Amino acid sequence: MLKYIVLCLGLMIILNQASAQNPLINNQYTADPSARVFGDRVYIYPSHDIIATKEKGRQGWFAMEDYHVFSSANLTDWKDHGVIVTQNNVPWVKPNSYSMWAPDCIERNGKYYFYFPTTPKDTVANGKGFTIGVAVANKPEGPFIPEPTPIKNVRGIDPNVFIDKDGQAYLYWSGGNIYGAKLKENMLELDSEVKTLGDLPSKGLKEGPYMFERNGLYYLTYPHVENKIERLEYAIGTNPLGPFKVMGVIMDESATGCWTNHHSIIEFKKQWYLFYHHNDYSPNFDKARSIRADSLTFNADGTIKKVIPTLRGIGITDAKKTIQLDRYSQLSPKGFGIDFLDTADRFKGWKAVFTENNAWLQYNTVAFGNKPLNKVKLRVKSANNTVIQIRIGKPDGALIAEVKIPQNENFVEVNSALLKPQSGIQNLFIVMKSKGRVEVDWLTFR
Ligand code: FUB
Repeated sequence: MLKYIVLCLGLMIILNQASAQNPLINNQYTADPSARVFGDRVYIYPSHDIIATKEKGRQGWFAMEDYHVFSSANLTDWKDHGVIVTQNNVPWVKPNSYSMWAPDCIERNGKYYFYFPTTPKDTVANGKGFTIGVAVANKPEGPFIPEPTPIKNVRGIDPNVFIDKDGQAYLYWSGGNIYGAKLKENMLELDSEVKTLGDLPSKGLKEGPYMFERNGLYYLTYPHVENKIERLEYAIGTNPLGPFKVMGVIMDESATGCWTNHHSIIEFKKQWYLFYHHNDYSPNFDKARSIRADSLTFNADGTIKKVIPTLRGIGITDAKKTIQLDRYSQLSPKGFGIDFLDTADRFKGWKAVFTENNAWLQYNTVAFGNKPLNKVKLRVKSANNTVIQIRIGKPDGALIAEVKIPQNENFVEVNSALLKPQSGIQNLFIVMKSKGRVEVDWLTFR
């Protein structure tokens, strides 16, 4: 029996999927997303924030004891492959230091090298804080075997690895400044002096470097505290170790004050994406963060267009899954709000709240598929008898459903036939067509 329970728990971890917009992972905190394209999937190697307690970590500060890896083939359904490295299975890590900070991973010759910064056992003796280690696997999801010692001559956090077109690998990291050095072919040792990348803003913390190359230009991207909290900036050079010219801002500071941001940038199926984090599930404590992604585009001269964070995020939403309207694309100027479903358990997610006649919510790229769907189901709660319309393309576009919502003080599921069966990919408009207040948890089509 015990064997059976252990097996079931194992399967639950391995098969656990998150079907999400932003944030991408909905059942645990995740931060510092290093996204990589391996084969036909995107893998994300994030930090794993937990809430420190008296027994675990330092209360009121970052606490991280392990790393998970997540992957997706469609940028919508993320599979949690489970824990790949944990603090107390790495020989050189100070036990129970809860400081498994922002990692990165890269593939070379069929092996996957996972780089992670944390507190070494000798930290008290030499007082130098973090160092960076490597764990190696034959597959992107592991199993990863940690190297017995950290990388020599590296002190700092936020490792990032880049392999240039000529095969030369580079390690970048931070610790006040941003540093870079060549890596040996074995990916485990430095192969040059450490260079301080000194052409970046001299004032304000810089950390979390992420390097990529596009059309012969090397983009060094990094969070920087220009004002009070971090924003994402970039510099461009023609050599992986610089010199670099500071170009501007990729993403502004968090509007709600999340102090850190940490990112990565990838191209997948001819579209570029920015992965970053925000404290969505923990609005009052910004050391418990959640990873997000939005599309990133370049101007013709290679400069980056500023990315405006969205809740809708990336990826196509399957019409047959529960569509979380609170992750909307756009809203009418008034008559709308978003609340947590349950403030005692924020991982239950949010609800969309309509409070005015004609208030509308736009939700883009919903895939109905080839076989027309002709029913809709909503999980809703309403203080009065109310009406919700579903339209296509614009707030007064083709009407596909008019759903009568009965007054009920609890959430109920309400079914309605579609006036026009739907197929293909559609942008939905959900429009309130009565006075009163309607709370929508989700809707789905059949
Ligand atoms: O997650 C801990 C630290 O916060 C990271 O190492 C930094 O980049 C910042 O995101």
